[in-house]
Amino acid sequence: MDLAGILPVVILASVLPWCVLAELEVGQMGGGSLHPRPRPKRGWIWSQIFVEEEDPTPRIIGKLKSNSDTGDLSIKYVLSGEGAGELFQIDEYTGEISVLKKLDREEKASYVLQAQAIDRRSNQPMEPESEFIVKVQDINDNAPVFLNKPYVSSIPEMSPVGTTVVQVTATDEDDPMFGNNAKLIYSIQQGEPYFSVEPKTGMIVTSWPNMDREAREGYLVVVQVKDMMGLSGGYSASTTVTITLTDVNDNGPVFQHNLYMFQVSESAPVGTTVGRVMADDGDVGANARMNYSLKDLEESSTFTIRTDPVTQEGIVLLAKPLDYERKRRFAISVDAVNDLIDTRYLSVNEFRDLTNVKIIVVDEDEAPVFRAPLYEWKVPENAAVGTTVGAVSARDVDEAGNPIRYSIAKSSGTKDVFRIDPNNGTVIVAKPLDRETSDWHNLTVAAKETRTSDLSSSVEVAVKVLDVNDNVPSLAAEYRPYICEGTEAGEIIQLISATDPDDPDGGHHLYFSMAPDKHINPNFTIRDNQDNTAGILARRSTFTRRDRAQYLLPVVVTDSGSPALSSTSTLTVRVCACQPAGHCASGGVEALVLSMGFGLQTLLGVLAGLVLLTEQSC
Ligand SMILES: *[C@@H]1O[C@H](CO)[C@@H](O)[C@H](O)[C@H]1NC(C)=O
Ligand SMILES: *[C@@H]1O[C@H](CO)[C@@H](O)[C@H](O)[C@H]1NC(C)=O
Ligand SMILES: *[C@@H]1O[C@H](CO)[C@@H](O)[C@H](O)[C@H]1NC(C)=O
Ligand SMILES: CC(=O)N[C@H]1CO[C@H](CO)[C@@H](O)[C@@H]1O
Repeated sequence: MDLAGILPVVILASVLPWCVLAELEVGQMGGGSLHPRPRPKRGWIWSQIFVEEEDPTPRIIGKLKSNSDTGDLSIKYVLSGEGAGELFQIDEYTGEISVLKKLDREEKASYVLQAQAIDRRSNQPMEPESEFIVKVQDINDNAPVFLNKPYVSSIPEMSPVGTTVVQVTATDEDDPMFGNNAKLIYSIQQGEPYFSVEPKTGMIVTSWPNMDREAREGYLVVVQVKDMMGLSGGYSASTTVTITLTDVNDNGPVFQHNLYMFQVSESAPVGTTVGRVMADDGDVGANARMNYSLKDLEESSTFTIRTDPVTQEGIVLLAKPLDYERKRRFAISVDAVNDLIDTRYLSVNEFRDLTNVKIIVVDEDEAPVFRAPLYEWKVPENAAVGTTVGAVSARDVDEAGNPIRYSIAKSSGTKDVFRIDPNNGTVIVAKPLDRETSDWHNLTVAAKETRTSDLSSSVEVAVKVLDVNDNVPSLAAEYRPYICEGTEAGEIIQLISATDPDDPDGGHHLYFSMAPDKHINPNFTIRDNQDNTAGILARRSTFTRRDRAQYLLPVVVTDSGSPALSSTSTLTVRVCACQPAGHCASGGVEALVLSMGFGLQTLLGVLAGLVLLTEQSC
């Protein structure tokens, strides 16, 4: 606006429009711009010319006059510069300047033009060329426009009054420096009383306390903006602001039912889902996450509960096997607690709820159950066929109470040694027993339901065959005793032991003795050691081969059974030189053990032959 550099130009205001413009200039823009100021200086009188935009044309907007112009039309006015000839023209005789077309300030706010006064006769400039400015004056021809629309925002529910939501902004193309054309005022058209807008800044804030997402989640706010300070006659625009309330944890769980009834089969495996409970929570996401637990301590070990991570339901699971015959119904209570607790909104207790669950156990047809997990019986080995050994018993535990049929499904060792009564489970001896062949008979007995079901189960039966004294004891080996020449009386010449296949309680007690005779044997004696062994001792010290080569010694072995059994074995004791010391070179080749069954004749014959064979070697 500094016009100091503009050369002096005389602008004589055209009669009316000029004056009007000048006055407008002064009245509206204050001292910031110039109005026509005729200069007392020789040359141009100049100024700015104000033209209201959008004014219908053509129209005279001002007049140039040179000081030298005497009115004789000798001066020709010429216009050049921005828009000269096209938008602006000058009357070459009068100096009147006209605007030819509507101007738009928002397109171009000012034009710089040059004027010249030329002497028509000499065709010389009367004055130096000068510049002047045509300023296009703003009218309110633009409506405000919202930027960045549409607006979407969210705030937490329960936000306090005055919480900032979002700022809306509009712009106006009109001249912000001129009048109120671009002075914008915001107001709420829709959305009260929940939201309000700050008139000057367009800041939207909450104006309603405790807005509850669970009651209403979304709001559509319409904001209007008006120019001209909101006065009538201005332009306006509006925009929508979509406001969503976000969730806070202001709701606790509430079970859908006070009582849940579930059924579960008694044969359901551990881990079976028994049922689902659900506590609603008005909130969403993490604020609705639930943690369920079983409250009833008495039964808590039969069931467990866990949370379905997707639905937030509580899944009641079976944790222990059930038995309809033992317990048919369970009453438990389930507790639901919000995972997250926010005491700004609710007390701790309001974040939990309780419900009751009744679980009915459903009966299943089950296999018969034996009264004992296994049976162990004893039977003497001499028990007669038909003797009762024992009885098994099983029952149908179901309500049906079906009768049971028994059978022997499997037996170790000899088959068909026992027979079972199919109706009462009594086991009897079916074949003679022999403990020495088979001391255990292990059976698998099956019990099968009849009538409405054919379920079966089985039990192990171990039958121990008890010993009776049915075996004769005998010497443990074929002893070949010898006595060295020179053996002292009282010396042991042979240690013997005996065996018995029987297995009496407390073990064997076998006794050794000389065969009963009228005369005491003067040559040998037996000393029983009381431990199932005995020693044979020499009774004299004068044994020589020359005197006699061998002696027969009957030995009686008796067991401790009742009645006792015994056997007699005859040992042949050779007389030996035992050179070198104590050793009988011929081993025991010629020695014999003879049982009582041998005839004496045979015995002597054999012995005679052996004596001959071994004579030299001894
Ligand atoms: C759920 O509750 C139980 C018992 O109250 C607790 O031990 C467990 O840590 C809780 N789990 C979560 C994820 O909060
Ligand atoms: C079992 O049944 C058999 C044959 O019917 C009978 O001889 C026996 O005495 C019964 N035993 C018992 C213990 O009832
Ligand atoms: C039978 O059962 C008894 C006792 O359980 C056991 O000691 C024995 O070894 C078993 N015998 C056989 C042949 O299975
Ligand atoms: C019973 C027995 O064998 N007695 C004998 C003991 O020794 C003498 C002498 O050698 C024999 O004559 C007996 O017959």
